[in-house]
Amino acid sequence: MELKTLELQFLERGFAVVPGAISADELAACADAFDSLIAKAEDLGGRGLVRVRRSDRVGIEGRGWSWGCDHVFQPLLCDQRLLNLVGRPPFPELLELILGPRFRFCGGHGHWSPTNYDYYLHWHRDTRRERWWFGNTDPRCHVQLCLALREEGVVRLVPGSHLRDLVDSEAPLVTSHPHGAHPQEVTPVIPAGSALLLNTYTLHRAQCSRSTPRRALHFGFTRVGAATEPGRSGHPQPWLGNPAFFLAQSPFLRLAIQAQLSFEEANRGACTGAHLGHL
Ligand SMILES: O=C(O)CCC(=O)C(=O)O
Repeated sequence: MELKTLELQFLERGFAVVPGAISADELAACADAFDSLIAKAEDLGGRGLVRVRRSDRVGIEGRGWSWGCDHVFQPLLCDQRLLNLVGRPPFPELLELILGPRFRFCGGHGHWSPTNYDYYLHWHRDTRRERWWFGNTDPRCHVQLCLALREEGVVRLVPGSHLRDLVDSEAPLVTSHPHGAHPQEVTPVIPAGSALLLNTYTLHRAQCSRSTPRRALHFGFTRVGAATEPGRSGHPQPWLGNPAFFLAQSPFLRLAIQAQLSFEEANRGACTGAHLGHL
């Protein structure tokens, strides 16, 4: 598909599916890396050393309770093979088309199916809860590149909702019925090796079954000069500047990392690590 078409889809609908960026061989070569990421994240998460995430609908703890982990490229978790995937064509070019020449790498997160229960995540925008009502007229502020290492149909989206405020009939979804059906929702199927590009202002929720293994990486990019990653105070990632880590990255990612480090330096004190959308 033409990159220009993907760009327009992203701007108008608040999401787009980028087909077939990663080959089956490359995916197979990363399967072990992802499984070991899950094991490490659960172990370190249980000890409070990394931020693992768990479902709305579960109160139990123990092995298999998580559905994801934030900042999986920090030194305790990083596997360069997984990070390399974001540099594959057409991702750098497409990001530049949408965000312009200067954007920062504001996070890389892992998402997977829990082993002990089904995953449910409420309707939201990736902003503070009190701002979920409000859209954003700037569709070029942020791209969440959600790469599926296995085929998935997990994220439910309301097309076009990124640009507008919610309407009254949608109020229950952000209050009393967080997993309710939306009449316009769509659930794109993302084949293995393809990616969902998400404007995180697009009203969305997620759900997957424990019986359909999910393996996904979400990379966040924000245009330099745009508001911070929507509604989040930002998580400082000083390790991005570690020379061994930095020099292992492709030129595209180095530029985005440099922009992020400059942003963190300029906003020191404002970056608290809070991930307020889910509190
Ligand atoms: O599981 C997903 O892909 C959605 C995650 C999400 O919406 C979030 O972390 O805010």
